[in-house]
Amino acid sequence: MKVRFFTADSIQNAMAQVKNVLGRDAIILHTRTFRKGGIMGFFGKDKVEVMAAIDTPAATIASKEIQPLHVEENKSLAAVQQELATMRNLLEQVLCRDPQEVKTSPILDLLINNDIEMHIAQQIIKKINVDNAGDHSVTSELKELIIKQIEDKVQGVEGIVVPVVGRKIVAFIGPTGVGKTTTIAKLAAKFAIQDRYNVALITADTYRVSAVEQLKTYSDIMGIPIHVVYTTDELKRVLDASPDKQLILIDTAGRSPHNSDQLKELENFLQVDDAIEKYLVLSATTKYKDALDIVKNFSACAPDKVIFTKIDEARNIGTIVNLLYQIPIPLSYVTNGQNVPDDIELVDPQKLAQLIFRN
Ligand SMILES: Nc1nc2c(ncn2[C@@H]2O[C@H](COP(=O)(O)OP(=O)(O)OP(=O)(O)O)[C@@H](O)[C@H]2O)c(=O)[nH]1
Ligand SMILES: [Mg+2]
Repeated sequence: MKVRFFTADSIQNAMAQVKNVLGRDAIILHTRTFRKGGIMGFFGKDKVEVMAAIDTPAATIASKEIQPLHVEENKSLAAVQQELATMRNLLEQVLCRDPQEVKTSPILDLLINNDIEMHIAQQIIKKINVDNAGDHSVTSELKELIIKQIEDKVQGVEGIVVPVVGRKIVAFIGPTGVGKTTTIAKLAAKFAIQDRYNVALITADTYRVSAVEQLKTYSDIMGIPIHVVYTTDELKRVLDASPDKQLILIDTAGRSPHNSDQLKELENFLQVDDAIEKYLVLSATTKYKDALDIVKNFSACAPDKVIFTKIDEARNIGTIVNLLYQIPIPLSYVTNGQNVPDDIELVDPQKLAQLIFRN
């Protein structure tokens, strides 16, 4: 049996390809739709993938396991369907039984120990053209090759760029406690004190009294004005009343990625002005699957860039690497400590990738 995958924009086009390549007798084993390209699921295109097969004389796959399907006249439709499902399962098992998948090696172990997902670790190893089934020791050359792979995944790094004319408005969104307010304080110090821009702060985190006080303390020390806004209208009013500011940083309350009402409210709030650039703040200490949920659910607010905090606390950068391989997220800053203003820097792709081997 010859099995092939076909990808097209529509099921009709995929079927036409199946017919062209495998002929009219091809069997469709599986179809799925997925989104290709774009960022965080946005701007991508829907694609259809069809897995089809055709019997060939040289068929060897699982010839012992898959019994030929005899459709007896008195067999019920359910029985035939059951038999077909069994056959498909077997076939899928055999196809997925990549001989490399079960073998291990020091390089693979190292990546897995750094919380890189198995399929991503295999992808990295495959790309550097090393047979991971071999007994390769992890030489410095190999490490360099892996670092280069990860480095290449970090693309389009850009921090806040204050325009020469006009102003930049940036809102920081993300789950609770990841370091949004602290990061704003660090950036406010950099832009207001170091680079001498005319900066203002807005906090929409009126959920807790202490949240306002936290940012107010920093603004007092730095001599930067701060506005507290409770509603979308108030936000609009403050923005309208601040035409002279070159940079406006907006703090928002931490939101649970699983609370769709909160996310909707945040989305509406930020829609008040199209010019608001949105930075999603994520902690490097967050488990990969949780981080993936956060990215997916916060994508409703259409974030432009991502900041990773707490690099200093994280055991490794597995979550970051996994995310970079899963979704092409544009990175901006990383923070590596609680100190305001020092513990923040623009992402340096090579430096970040090198952290893969820090433990
Ligand atoms: N180790 C470490 N701690 C950090 C970093 N950034 C922030 N923190 C700490 O994380 C804690 C939470 O920081 P906040 O800035 O209040 O976090 P937040 O996202 O604004 O929290 P909410 O407003 O409650 O959602 C504080 O104790 C910060 O000092 C970092 O890069 N490394
Ligand atoms: Mg906060």
